[in-house]
Amino acid sequence: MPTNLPPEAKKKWAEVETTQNPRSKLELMQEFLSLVPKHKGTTKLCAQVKKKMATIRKEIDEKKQKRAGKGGPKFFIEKEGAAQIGVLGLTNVGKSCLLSVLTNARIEVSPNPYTTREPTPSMMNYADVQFQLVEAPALMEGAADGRAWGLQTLALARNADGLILMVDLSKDPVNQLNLIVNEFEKARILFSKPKGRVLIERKHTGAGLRIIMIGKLVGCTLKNVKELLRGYRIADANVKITGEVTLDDVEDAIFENTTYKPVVVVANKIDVNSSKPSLELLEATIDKNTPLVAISCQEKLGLEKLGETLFKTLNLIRIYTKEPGSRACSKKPFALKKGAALQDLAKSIHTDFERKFAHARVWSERLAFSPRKVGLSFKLEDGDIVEIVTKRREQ
Ligand SMILES: Nc1nc2c(ncn2[C@@H]2O[C@H](COP(=O)(O)OP(=O)(O)OP(=O)(O)O)[C@@H](O)[C@H]2O)c(=O)[nH]1
Ligand SMILES: [Mg+2]
Repeated sequence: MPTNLPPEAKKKWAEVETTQNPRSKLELMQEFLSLVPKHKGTTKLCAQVKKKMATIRKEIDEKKQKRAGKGGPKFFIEKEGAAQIGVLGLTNVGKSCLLSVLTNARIEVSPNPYTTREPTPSMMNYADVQFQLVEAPALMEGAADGRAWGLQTLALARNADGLILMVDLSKDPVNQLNLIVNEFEKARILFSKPKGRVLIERKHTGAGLRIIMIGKLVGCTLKNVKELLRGYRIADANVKITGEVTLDDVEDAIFENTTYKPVVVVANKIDVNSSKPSLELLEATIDKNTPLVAISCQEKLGLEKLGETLFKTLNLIRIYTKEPGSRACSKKPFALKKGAALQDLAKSIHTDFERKFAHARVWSERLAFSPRKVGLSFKLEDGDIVEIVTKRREQ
């Protein structure tokens, strides 16, 4: 539904965007809200802005607490390994138990509620790669509205590369999952890809507005999109449109920061008596594209499926590298996204590698002959062995 904002509201939002100081930003957001006409089309927008305001307030509070020496738990966890996976769920579903059986985390498993109070990272091995599992403090209803450490937990989820949503089969798992999904939706973290996406990347280079159209516009023209962006004083940005996108979607993208995360639902405690009907109900309810792994952490059942499912869901490939002249290849592969080219591998080895690149040789069973001499645009696949020859070596 269109918001039909008056020009003064759009102008105010442009001011919000260019203001860095959190307190001034809050004030401007408040002024913006007072300029927004209240009708059905603006309900969602107002809620999004209020959410942003709540997050800014929390950040201000946290900084204040830190200055006073009362800092809370550290929610930003440095990434390690092939991917960072947030392990989220309600209390007592078995998140700590999962970490304790899959990693060497020293973590308290307890029937008491809200045992884990701060994000706890630990590495899990799977087929030559390592996933960094991060148990987040339990989610609860109202997390997205700032209850307990809810906003920080959701920010952790936003920063992760993928998520494990864990439910307890001894309680109503469908209800648990609905609660979690609801909180995530409120925080604009979604799990299934929509028909289209709009990505607005603001620049400050004076290069103007660049619209990159990979998809198509529905019910509007490119001129409409440009007018809308201009109305919000967005004149210096790259706007990437993929899939099917409406003018509402573009406006949505101006206000919020929707992100899509690969997710695996983990149903724990299949060892308990009542788990079978609960699991069947969950299977019947869940979107068929969402992977579901049923396990028992306590009895160590079904755990072997988890690594494989994460690997597939995250769309990863493993690339093994080899020094020129050496016969053995690395035991620790680089984990890249499916569809990656040699260029991406070179970049992840070293920023300089791409510049110095002369050619590469690839060994793989899928090739008619190995090794094959290839260039930077060569598309890699899982299990490829690559030897990169740099210009300096050739001289
Ligand atoms: N029957 C059964 N109990 C389990 C299983 N996994 C964990 N539990 C029990 O569930 C309770 C909670 O486990 P935790 O791993 O501490 O749960 P949590 O999700 O980390 O909880 P919080 O840290 O409070 O968010 C403990 O009493 C565990 O022993 C399982 O597979 N089967
Ligand atoms: Mg725990």
